Amino acid sequence: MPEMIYSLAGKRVYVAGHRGMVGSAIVRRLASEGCEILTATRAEVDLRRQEQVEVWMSRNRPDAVFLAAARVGGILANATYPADFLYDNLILQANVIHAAHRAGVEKLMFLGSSCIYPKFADQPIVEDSLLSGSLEPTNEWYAIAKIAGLKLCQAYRKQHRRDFISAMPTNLYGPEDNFDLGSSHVMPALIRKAHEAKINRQQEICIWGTGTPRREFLHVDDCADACLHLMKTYSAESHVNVGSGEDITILELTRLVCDVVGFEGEITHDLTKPDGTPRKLLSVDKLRTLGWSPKVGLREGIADAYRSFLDGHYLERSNRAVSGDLIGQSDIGFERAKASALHAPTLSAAAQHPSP
Ligand code: GFB
Repeated sequence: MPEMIYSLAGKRVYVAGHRGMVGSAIVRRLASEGCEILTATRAEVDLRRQEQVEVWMSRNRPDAVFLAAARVGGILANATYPADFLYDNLILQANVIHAAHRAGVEKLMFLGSSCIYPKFADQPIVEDSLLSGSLEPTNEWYAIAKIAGLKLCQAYRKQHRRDFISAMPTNLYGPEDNFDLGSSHVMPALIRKAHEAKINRQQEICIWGTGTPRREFLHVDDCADACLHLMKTYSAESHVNVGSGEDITILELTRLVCDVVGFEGEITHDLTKPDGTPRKLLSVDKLRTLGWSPKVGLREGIADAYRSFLDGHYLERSNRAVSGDLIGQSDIGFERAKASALHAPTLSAAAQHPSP
């Protein structure tokens, strides 16, 4: 086992983005660490406003910070709203990292994304592939913001000896995901499409693109566990990949989701939608060497995500919300939409009252 170099017990730990999928999983995981968890709503602090962030940080004085706030979305949202994905992410992460430095935060973890790597990076993608080639055009705006975030952490470590580290998770899924078909990632989209097709007795579901791209998936509870592990055992300049080490084609994933949900119809393709990068499987050698490996299998994880969807543990974000002044995966703007007629008006009536 790696040496514990930073204990969270008794510490004041701020989770930025605590209402998002990743932030809420980190809050759940922190519950057993014996620490005091700090969160802030957008009404208390808008992370895009530097003064608000600095005032909040100096008043609340966290010892440790998990920076899980971000504007996030699937391939279409990334390609449609480049300014929002670049500006919002750049500004909020710069504000939090700089304010953490000024407030003397002992340890900070920045959460990035596997899209930071070149589109045609050798597979599995090692951490050293960063900045060795051109990015995937559909998400280069988000990727450039995330690269800037990890570089900021490295810069504060070099110049100010701050213990700021970065984790780069692969494609995540699980409770509190975004199931809006216009802005979501593929996993929640497939769960919702398969569920609605089953309930409405449709003959087919339509997926975007060719179905040939390969993606790696990690349940968000595994991601949160890996983040805490790194927080406690890792302190170095280089970022660390967080993944499952296994990938699957989108078509294979669709079949698996349909099987878990219980939809038996055909799968068709909308070829007007982009495929994105052909493959992005992370090398998880470094994380394994650091003593961590995932616990949730893909089928089991999909079943859990489907259960949480049926229970109403998800966020409903319209394209309009993504293009507006709101930021996802965070406390800055999205209310949780419960699966009720009152709160989830864009879900079909059938989806609101699923059959057993
Ligand atoms: O998850 P996703 O939106 O984003 O799409 P990326 C993954 C693949 O699934 C693409 C296909 O090839 C999509 O064309 N796909 C099939 C679908 N059907 C659907 C569908 O109904 N909805 C969606 N969304 N996709 C994102 C980046 O890339 O990955 C982000 O844009 C971030 O910035 C995230 O890095 C982790 O995996 O292509």
